[in-house]
Amino acid sequence: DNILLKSKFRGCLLGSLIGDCFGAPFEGDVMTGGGKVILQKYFDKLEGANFKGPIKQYTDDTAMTKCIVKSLTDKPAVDFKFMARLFVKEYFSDPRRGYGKNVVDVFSKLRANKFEDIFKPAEEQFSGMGSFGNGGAMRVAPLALYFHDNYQAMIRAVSDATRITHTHKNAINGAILQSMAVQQCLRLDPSEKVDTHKFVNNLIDKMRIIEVEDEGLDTEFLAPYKEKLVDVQKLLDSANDDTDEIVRILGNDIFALHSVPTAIFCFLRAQLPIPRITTDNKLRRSIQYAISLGGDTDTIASMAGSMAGAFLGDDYINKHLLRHCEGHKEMSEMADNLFAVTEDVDSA
Ligand code: F2R
Ligand code: MG
Ligand code: MG
Ligand code: MG
Repeated sequence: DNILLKSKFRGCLLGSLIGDCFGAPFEGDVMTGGGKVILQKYFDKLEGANFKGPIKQYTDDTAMTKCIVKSLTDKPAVDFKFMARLFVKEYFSDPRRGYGKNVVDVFSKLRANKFEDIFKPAEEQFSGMGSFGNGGAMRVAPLALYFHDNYQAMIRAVSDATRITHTHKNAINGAILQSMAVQQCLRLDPSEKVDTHKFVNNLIDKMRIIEVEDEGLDTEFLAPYKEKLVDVQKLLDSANDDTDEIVRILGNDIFALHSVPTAIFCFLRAQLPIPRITTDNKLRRSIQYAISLGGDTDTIASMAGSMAGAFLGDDYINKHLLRHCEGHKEMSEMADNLFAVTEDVDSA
């Protein structure tokens, strides 16, 4: 119903914000056992009713996610040139958010070319190869919300929203996979257990179409996301909790291929208790677990948080934790605005 869906919109965007804000201080870390103890204390402290600490700043992940929300609420017909302008305006007004090293060249070129061809600067990245970073995937949650009942339109919009900065197939397909996972979470009942096997199998079936059938391939050999999802399934089945092994198999870096499947794994693994993570809250567990893997912690925790929030809704978010995040009130309002325009489009 509508009340639940509205709460899922908020949960998704706030889960994404929390993952980014709490993950950012650990970005690039290699997590040891001691690091995990510190992480547990960090979350316990932040959940305390009386704890006062400096606000946790969000990074490029949230800055760009907010641009996509604003693009959809201001121009619900979906205008990618407008979206590109918002990315560029945001970057130049607030450049110190930890953007990727190369994506900033795209922003400069877009501005210099006056947005004449919004996909060309990204195509020129890395000698024409395009970026395979996770900067597309990290920002697409609002598109999964907006197109919650139109799968094909979501795929097209996610692809175009990604191609403004990232044109490598792995960046685009990673963003598509992230949006599929969020969309599947919206359809889950928060009062029921997640069938993790079915969740992954649905993603495998969808990625086979994207990576193999749509590409006209007669082999499944070149389907890297499908392969990673098979690894996710195996890791979930094996109940292997060895961080080094998980990172070796799935990855935890800024490449889309080494972070989107990892985020999906974190969300699904967090449906059951995890050693050395003491909490009953599955949203916190998803985010804390993602950070505990180290590497690109803000982005992987943000993507996992958006899934957990889209599954559970905002009632499950610890309000003490949330108030430490920069811009949480604005993000909550933006989620409501996005929900309102989505309803208008649905009923039109
Ligand atoms: N930039 C970061 N984190 C860097 C670590 C900062 C840390 N605090 C520190 O101490 O060093 N975080 C943010 O960037 C990621 C998203 O990046 P995005 O938007 O995809 O950027 P970009 O520049 O396009 O790609 C990132 C890097 O990936 C490598 N790469 C991408 N495509 C490549 C290709 N075709 N060939 C070779 N290398 C490629 C490059 O090193 C890029 O610079 C998120 O984590 C966000 O939080
Ligand atoms: Mg970041
Ligand atoms: Mg970036
Ligand atoms: Mg990051």
